[in-house]
Amino acid sequence: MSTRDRTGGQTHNGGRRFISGVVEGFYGRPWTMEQRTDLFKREQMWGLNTYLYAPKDDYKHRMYWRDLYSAEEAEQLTALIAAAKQHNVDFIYAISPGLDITFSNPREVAILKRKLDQVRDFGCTSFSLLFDDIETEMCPADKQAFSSFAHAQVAVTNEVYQHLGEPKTFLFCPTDYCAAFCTPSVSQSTYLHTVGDNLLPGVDILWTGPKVVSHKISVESIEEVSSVLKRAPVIWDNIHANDYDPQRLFLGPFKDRPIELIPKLRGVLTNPNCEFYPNFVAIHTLATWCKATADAGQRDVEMGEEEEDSCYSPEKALTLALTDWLQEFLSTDQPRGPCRPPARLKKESSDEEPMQTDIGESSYVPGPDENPLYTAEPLTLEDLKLLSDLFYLPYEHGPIARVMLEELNWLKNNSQTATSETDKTAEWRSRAQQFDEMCEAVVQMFNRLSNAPNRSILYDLYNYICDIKSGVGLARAYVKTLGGQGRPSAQLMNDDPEPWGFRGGLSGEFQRMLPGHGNRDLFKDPPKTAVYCIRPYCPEDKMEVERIFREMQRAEDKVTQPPLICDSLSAGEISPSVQCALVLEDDGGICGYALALIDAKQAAAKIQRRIIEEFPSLVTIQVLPRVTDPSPAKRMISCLLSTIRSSGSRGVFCELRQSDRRMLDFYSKLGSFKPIQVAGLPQDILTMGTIL
Ligand code: GDL
Repeated sequence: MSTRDRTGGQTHNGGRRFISGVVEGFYGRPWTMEQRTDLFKREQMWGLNTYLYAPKDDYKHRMYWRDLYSAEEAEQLTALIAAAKQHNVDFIYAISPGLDITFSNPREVAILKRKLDQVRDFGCTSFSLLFDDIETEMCPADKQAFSSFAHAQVAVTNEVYQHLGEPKTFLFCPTDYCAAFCTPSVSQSTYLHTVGDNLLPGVDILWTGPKVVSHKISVESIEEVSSVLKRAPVIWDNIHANDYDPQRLFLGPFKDRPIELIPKLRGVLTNPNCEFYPNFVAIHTLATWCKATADAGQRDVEMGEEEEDSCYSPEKALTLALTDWLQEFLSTDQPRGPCRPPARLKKESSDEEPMQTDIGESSYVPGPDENPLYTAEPLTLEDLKLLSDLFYLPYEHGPIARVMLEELNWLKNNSQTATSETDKTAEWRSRAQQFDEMCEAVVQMFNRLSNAPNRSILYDLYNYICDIKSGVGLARAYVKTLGGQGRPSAQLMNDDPEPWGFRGGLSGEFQRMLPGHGNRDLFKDPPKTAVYCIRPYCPEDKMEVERIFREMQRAEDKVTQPPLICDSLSAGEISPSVQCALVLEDDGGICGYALALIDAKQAAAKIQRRIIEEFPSLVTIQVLPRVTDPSPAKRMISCLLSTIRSSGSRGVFCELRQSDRRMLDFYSKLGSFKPIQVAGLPQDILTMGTIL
């Protein structure tokens, strides 16, 4: 069981204190010395004890790791290390030589030692060697000298560690630093076993969890990796890292890491957003987590009041963080602030003090018929909650963002009731009104944020809040259009939109062209664990398949519409071709099917339809709505396509109803199916095809 020291740091592992804090380990512009010093102050205030210096794009940390620091740099680093010490923060200097080091060359190892000696002379006592994100193929010289890449890294690390006099804190980042990178698995990874068996026991090992950016980190997963590494890992947590996506920022709480992990870990360092100031929440909530204890029921009765609620609640931790953050927003960081008060300027005399009182000589007071000065209310805690919900976590939107998405989805799917005078119309209008108010709250939050006295925080947030404001604005205009209010928005319907009408640049364009795009929309596909089984169809399945077909027909109101060629296949009136029928099962039984005809001519003729020569084969697929994961359906289609291909057919088509958005979306997202022109089709029917 863990015990606690008075600084709020957990101690265990034979009395060694629990490492807690921040790793500056992202790609992109490193933080400034001033920001880092600011960080140390916060860490001390919040009870965190460590800072790992590892900025990927700092020349002398990685790309030019051999180069010594210049006199000027030395002075800055010395001051930084002293500042960390002053705030009781352990400064760990990390170096990443893995891009080009020749492990077997003693001169290389000597250069590495010389560099670390230099940093030791700056007053640094804790070190780290990082081998993440590098080529795993060894150069011929190293292949000759070492039996594996792991052996090469371990040999150099042990040597450097001993050279530095076995520092109390020395961290090693493996190349396979998460379960997803281990082949074939964590417990069977030769690489990790070599590291675990051979790295000296005083060296601690960094680990990011199941993935690079881990959604959850379970106690079991840590027990598993610890037994291979022969020590408790230090988590390098990328939960708030945003260096991989320029549109995302993470302002949600530290979450999905049970506090039962604390006694099983050597420590946790968070590698947060590239932008320094928005990391207030990430670091504050991590600090709250580190202070939590799992054994709340067995707490010492003499513990103080503040210890009472020592279980961790991400929601409460977030509120605590946002409450403190609000104060920072409201305090100016500009020695000479704006000439007029940023918040609530009273035109008439009032008892109320303006937020900022240094109104300069140039302050302008408009005359009675002139424009009033632009004013905005001060930022509120509610604004920050909304901001955090809109930029929450990598695998989850915040509660308000989820409601907004749900509402937009509902308004869109029920738009036919928006203007017709039915009972549902009133509901549609009322929900549209509420949606509009939620959008307005985003705009107001934006206005108040952009008026906040602390400009440094604002500038770090600016791109993101502009982006969300504009996204919300488009959704808002769309709902108005659905409700018949105002003209169809030019931004939405225009085929020559402004650049902000199509987002994501070239990278977004590439992504949208890939078959898997959209699979990971957090709203549409909340990650779920469900086990599906795809198996060949057998005659006993006929009734179940027909039942699903009829159920979906009824649900989509298609019973009375002109038939599709595939209907007779789904209804069991004609049999699928050999090896061209699959069913999908989950816990509740059969929940989907995929059927095909290698030659669909006869089936088409049954309903007086002709087929196109290049596309002789037909597929049809149906899954019940409870299957929210698109992958089993994709898998069934790809199995059928490969059977059809091997039969010699050149092309496959499917028929869909224009109104069947779900299926249209499904086939469109597959990427390979494209609409094809077929003469004489009933109006509502669309054919899509793919060449094999
Ligand atoms: C990584 C990198 C890290 C980066 C993060 C998120 C580790 C050990 N290394 O793989 O520098 O910021 O992903 O993109 O996490």
